[in-house]
Amino acid sequence: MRVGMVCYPTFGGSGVVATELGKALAAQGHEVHFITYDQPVRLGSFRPNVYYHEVRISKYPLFDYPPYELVLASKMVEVARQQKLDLLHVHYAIPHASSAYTAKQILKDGGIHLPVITTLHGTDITLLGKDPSFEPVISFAINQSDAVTAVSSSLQSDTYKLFGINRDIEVIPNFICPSHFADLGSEHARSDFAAEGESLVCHVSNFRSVKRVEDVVRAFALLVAQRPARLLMVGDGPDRPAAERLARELGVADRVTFLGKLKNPLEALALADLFLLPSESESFGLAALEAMACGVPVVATEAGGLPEVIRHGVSGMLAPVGDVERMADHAAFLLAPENHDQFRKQALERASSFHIDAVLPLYLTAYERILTPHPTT
Ligand code: GMT
Repeated sequence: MRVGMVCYPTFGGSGVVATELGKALAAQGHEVHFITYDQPVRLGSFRPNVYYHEVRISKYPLFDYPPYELVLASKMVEVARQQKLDLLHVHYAIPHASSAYTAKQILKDGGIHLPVITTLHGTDITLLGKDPSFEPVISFAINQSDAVTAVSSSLQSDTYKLFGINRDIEVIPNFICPSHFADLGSEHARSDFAAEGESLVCHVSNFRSVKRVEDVVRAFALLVAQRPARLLMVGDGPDRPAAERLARELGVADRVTFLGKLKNPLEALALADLFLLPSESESFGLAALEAMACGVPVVATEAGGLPEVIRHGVSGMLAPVGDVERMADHAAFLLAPENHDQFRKQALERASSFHIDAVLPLYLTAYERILTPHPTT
């Protein structure tokens, strides 16, 4: 199969899912053509069957806002024609699914049928969906796709609730590739961050307001009142300064290290004892799954798809959004020496049910379904 894979190339979960999916398809012998404005961060080096086509926007003085969607659609058309793509898999409704619709119509005009599968990842639905100015485009792009997947049942039902959807949406969860967790030797040792007898807590995100990073700091400050601990904050974004300020105000700044963006956040996760994810909304929570795959139990909120990933009392514990006292109590319970090993094992076990080998066939079946011959007029 020749697949065009369209995603955001950045550190976000949707880009990671698209990139790892593309790599797994390529490893099975499929040809995968990434179409993005930059090299996807997890693409790694030179590998068979993987190609990268850059979407380049020239700066034209007439445009205050360069028309990225149109340049992307043109690139999709060019790659589809030249590489004889069988299908396009676009990650995010806006602008990828809407550009794919434009590309599909242009190709149809030339007698080429290019099926499009759209994967919804979350903020395109849960945040943009609340902005009425996007609603018609998102609904249209979803309805016009040949297949649509969502990363959790929660996101599937939000999509039906927020948009005028008249088609099936299949749930295909995020996944992990266990080989990535096998040998996570980093140049840091755990002792660089936490002394003997101290627990190491970790948070990884893009520090957007939806992540409630100040709640990480608040819950951590309450936890250190109960047991000795240190906190690693991995990532960067708009709310980082507020979180740093809060750590100083709460008197825990000397226990918190802000590491910024890491090329491979798994290296930091692998050193941790507990992962904190107090998000306001989270369609799946790939970072939580990756923590569990490192054997790190999770304290998270009950928001969105998180309860589908973290089994309360098994691979971690859940609390209502904003309830930092409960989060701190959960953290203290999971970190207690008599509980921690058991939760580590259970986190690993739970993560293994999201193995790529179980999830890849779901995408392949969806691809095969849209590849059945289709008239071009
Ligand atoms: O979490 C983010 O803010 C990044 C965002 C993205 O668009 O890349 O992640 C979303 O997609 C991931 C992959 O499907 C999910 O695991 C994340 O839960 C989802 N983020 C939100 O819903 C906030």
